[in-house]
Amino acid sequence: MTTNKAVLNWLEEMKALTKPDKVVWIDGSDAQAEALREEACSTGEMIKLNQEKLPGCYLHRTAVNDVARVEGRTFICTSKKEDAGNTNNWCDPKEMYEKLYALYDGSMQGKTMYVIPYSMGVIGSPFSKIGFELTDSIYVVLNMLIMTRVGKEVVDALGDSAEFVKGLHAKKDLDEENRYIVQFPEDNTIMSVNSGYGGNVLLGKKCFALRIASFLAHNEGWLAEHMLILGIEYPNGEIHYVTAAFPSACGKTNLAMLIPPKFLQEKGYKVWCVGDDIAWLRIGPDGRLWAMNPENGFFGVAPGTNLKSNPNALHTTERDTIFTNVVHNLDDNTVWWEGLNKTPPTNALNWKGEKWDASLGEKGAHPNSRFTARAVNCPCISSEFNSTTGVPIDAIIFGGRRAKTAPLVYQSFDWNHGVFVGSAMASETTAAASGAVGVVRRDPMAMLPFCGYNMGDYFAHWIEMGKKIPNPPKIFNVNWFRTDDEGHFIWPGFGDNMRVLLWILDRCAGKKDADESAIGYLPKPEDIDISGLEAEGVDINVLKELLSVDKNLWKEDIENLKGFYDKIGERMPEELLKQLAAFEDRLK
Ligand code: GTP
Ligand code: SPV
Ligand code: MN
Repeated sequence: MTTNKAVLNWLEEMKALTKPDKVVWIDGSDAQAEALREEACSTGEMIKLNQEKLPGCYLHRTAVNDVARVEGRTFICTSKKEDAGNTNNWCDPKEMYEKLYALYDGSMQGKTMYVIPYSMGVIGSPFSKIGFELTDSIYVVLNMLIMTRVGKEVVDALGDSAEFVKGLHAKKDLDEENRYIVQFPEDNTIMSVNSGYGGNVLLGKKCFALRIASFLAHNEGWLAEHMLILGIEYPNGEIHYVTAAFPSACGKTNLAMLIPPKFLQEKGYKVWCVGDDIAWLRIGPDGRLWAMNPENGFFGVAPGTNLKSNPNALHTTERDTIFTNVVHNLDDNTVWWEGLNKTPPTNALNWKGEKWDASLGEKGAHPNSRFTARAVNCPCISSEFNSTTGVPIDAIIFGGRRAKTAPLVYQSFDWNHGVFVGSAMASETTAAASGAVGVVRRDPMAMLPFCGYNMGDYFAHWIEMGKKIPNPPKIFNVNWFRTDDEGHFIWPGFGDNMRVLLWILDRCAGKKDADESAIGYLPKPEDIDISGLEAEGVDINVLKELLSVDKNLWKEDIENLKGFYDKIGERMPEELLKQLAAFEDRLK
């Protein structure tokens, strides 16, 4: 498919290492994809679902020990340890290559190696970047065909250039003790072994578009972020775009596809999805910050997705979708997950493939079960989705899952304070990564597991970017997850988050005053439209409670933040230490 020497030489080397029986280039054609789907079904790797109800849809189950990203086994291998920093696992590249080469040796014997040429971003756009993933998994190929732009055109766009990211993935024997997800940012190289789960193996996603790309962005003067991108259309047809960074399983896909409350729909408000997980941001010729989504599909959390919470996501998954680790309804050969509806199937298999029904009292779908769906199938996909330059951004929104402390929404005083707010993010852990769930941890800019270099340098890069953007977006923080004493969410969330987005855009347009507080600008309660929310238990007093700032809780939070800043160490930018000191003063 190519005469590119750099590609061919590397491929030969990887073939000699893994020793596959056969090498197959993925050309992006429907015929090839269809043949691979049939092959995967014949071996049991995938199950073809009811083609009348779910055309083009399949079910896959991962191994039970392989259901989420493994942060403890994810490494950033730079030549100097300080360049990876104290928030990343690090290993000397030479040592890691040796260890990995031993694991990959002969790992594809008796198997086929698939060569996937893919583009992150529209093929051929100056802002896009090209990668190759070599894998022994058809599931990975079929997911990459949905999540990225794949095929011959990518190879043609690369031409003779050696500027591409090399990715090698082998499922090998799924041994947890020898599972490694390794980035070598200085070599544009990713190596993943002994896993078959999404974020560990779809190398275009977190490994490339965040870890490698953030490293490149630092060197090249742009940003690669764990952010959704959405457009809000006003009744007069104007569209304003925002990005939002929330940690894994904290609501990006849901916000990106939200449907406004009825009274706003009736006035003519609409929301358009540009991306649900990753944004690459560059300074445009107009001096604003522009965001593009490098992905081509959604790898979304299934549980909780339903006709009320996220109808757009649900409709997106009605065709051409791969479901992973959900319930298999044997009555009509469809799928189910917790929160889809109140009628779980009675004749069904759980995510492990065991006979299951709800009376057993355990979950049928894995909490991190996912759908892989094509962006073009999303009813609210933005007309700018395939734009080569992306969209101009009015606001950057940070947010996390905090039962207490963080109010519904507040605005930072300025860019640097906004960077401080992002750096001070904390959120309860979720099922998207292996380990305990519900523990509050620091997760700056939702990038803790995804920053491909020293976190101190990353913060400094954000500060530097602020100086370079003539017209920077305003920076906000939101929290949809405040709970009452019984642990129930106070704010209804989902579509009603639109009410908060409108306040944010009003602030950007200078249309609303705000109350200055220790943490930033808070909305005047009457400026958030809560009409119609009485039935959800939200009146003006509840809203005031949602916007309240408990200084004691923030003081505790600061103590924890200081520990985190200390961990980052000497590359912590002076500016953020100043911000921290100023914040402490304001809390006195
Ligand atoms: P990743 O794909 O892991 O990056 O996750 P994400 O950030 O896209 O999260 P997603 O939108 O898939 O939501 C994860 C979980 O949070 C789901 O169970 C949702 O139902 C729940 N969720 C999303 N938005 C809200 C909200 O506004 N309020 C509440 N209470 N829950 C929400
Ligand atoms: C996340 O965990 O943030 C995801 C899913 O978006 S994964 O692709 O597994 O990283
Ligand atoms: Mn994510």
